[in-house]
Amino acid sequence: MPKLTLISHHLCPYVQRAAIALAEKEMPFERVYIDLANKPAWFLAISPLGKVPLLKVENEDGRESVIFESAVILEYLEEVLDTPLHPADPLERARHRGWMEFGSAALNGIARFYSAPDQAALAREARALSLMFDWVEAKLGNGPFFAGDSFTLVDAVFAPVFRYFDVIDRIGDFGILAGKPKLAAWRVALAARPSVRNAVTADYPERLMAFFERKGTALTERIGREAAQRCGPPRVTLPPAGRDLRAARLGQPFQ
Ligand SMILES: N[C@@H](CCC(=O)N[C@@H](CS)C(=O)NCC(=O)O)C(=O)O
Repeated sequence: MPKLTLISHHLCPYVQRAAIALAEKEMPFERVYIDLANKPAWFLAISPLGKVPLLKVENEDGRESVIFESAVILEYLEEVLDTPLHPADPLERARHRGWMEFGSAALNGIARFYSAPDQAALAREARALSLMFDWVEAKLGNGPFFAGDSFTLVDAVFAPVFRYFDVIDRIGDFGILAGKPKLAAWRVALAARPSVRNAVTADYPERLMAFFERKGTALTERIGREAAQRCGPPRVTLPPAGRDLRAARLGQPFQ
């Protein structure tokens, strides 16, 4: 068996899907965390796109390869490990790949949501996400997982999507997942899965909240507002509205 190392970032949802798949396949691996705001030279030298995850594969004969792009990592693990997380039927497999892609589109939608520069844009992005999740709700069966009893790669992709909402829900009610009972049950089932729980460190919620607080976006403003309503002045230092908000960092990487 090759030695596997997953080059990671504490908040990256694409890393999480690889970690979940490895755990589901009971494949031991090491994790190395990097700071995306200060990428080490060794990482830049092996990451063609400068992104995590990377999967470093060290063969017994000493040969070393690096795989980049989470979807490719997942497909590689499917091919080399005898513990399939894809359906056997080609048509079903194609359908699952489509929903995995949809999960990536949902992650982009979440990044647009937390990067929205003003409250109107935040509401617009929340609505767009809600409409996306309506599609998922319509495709879900009786659960507990996407394809019923067996955990698949679609579950590995959506678990980190839902994990964002554990923190977003603390900030306010944006109505994104509301009125979607099948999706709500799926979210609960995924959150209880050991592979999903162990895909992040225990301080993930605090790290994500701190990331939202630093961004200086409309969501940051909401954190301050909710905190003020609960217990006095905001602990978040907000930039003045307008010019500075528009100049706020948008999207990834996590800094
Ligand atoms: N399509 C890529 C996306 C990975 C990605 O966006 N990773 C982010 C962190 S979640 C990253 O490394 N960003 C660093 C950067 O863009 O500089 C995949 O599926 O692996």
